[in-house]
Amino acid sequence: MSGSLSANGSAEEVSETDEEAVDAADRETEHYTFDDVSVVMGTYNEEEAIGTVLGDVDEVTGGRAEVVCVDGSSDRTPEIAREHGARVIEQEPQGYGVAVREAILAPDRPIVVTTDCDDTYPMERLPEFLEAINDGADVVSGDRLYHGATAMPAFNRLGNHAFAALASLLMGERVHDTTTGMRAYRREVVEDIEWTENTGLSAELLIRPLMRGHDVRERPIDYAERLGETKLDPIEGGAAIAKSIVTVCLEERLRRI
Ligand SMILES: Nc1nc2c(ncn2[C@@H]2O[C@H](COP(=O)(O)OP(=O)(O)O)[C@@H](O)[C@H]2O)c(=O)[nH]1
Ligand SMILES: [Mg+2]
Repeated sequence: MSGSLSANGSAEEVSETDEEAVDAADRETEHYTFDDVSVVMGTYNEEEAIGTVLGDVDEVTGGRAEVVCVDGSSDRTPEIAREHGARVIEQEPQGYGVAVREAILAPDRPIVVTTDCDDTYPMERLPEFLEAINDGADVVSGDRLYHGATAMPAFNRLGNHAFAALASLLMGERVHDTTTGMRAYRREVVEDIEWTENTGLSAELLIRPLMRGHDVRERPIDYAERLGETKLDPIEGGAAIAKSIVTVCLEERLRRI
């Protein structure tokens, strides 16, 4: 516990304020590299994209980031993942959030980065995401809508604007993209919170940390055309996400009372 670093030498005697000061000092001196990063993803029949995605991660991180795939595929996705040195956790396909929750909790490195395995997210931005964490952020979230997200189907784009507006209204804080797949998290954040949503997990992963006072920063990112077929039904998925946003925002408000 960092409180034990206090000059008075006894963890028991350290006040809350001292502990906070020591935590802040620790943060100023820590500097994570890609050796501290796990890049994680759910993979479900992504054989068209996975080689490109894992190749990009390898290139950008100099092969230093660990890669974890939670896989429910019936195609060659897991073989390709293993060929690229990824750790593959096999799981029956049960939806996006079930896979991604497993993926964020599996590794033990201090920084976890999520992405989709569809070549839509710019892996070349990983250094910047890590830099923001080193600057003190707890969560760094890629905002696809800032640059227009023209590669996204129009219905999904409209839905994503609506989700961001709904979440902003319910939280009382402006967010721009609640369902992005590309984020970096400090491990404590993903471990300290209980995650309950499936299709809406991405929104939950933004909303709960933000409403608990964590330092959450959005960064505009480009969003590319998908390789392979989407795994989410826009109407059914959209309804589930809207429900998750309302549920999670209300739960977080009730927690504060
Ligand atoms: N293991 C696993 N991965 C999934 C499942 N559903 C979606 N995924 C993965 O989660 C990521 C997001 O899904 P995607 O189809 O890209 O959703 P979209 O971005 O909304 O079109 C992709 O990498 C999928 O392969 C699932 O049931 N199991
Ligand atoms: Mg995707």
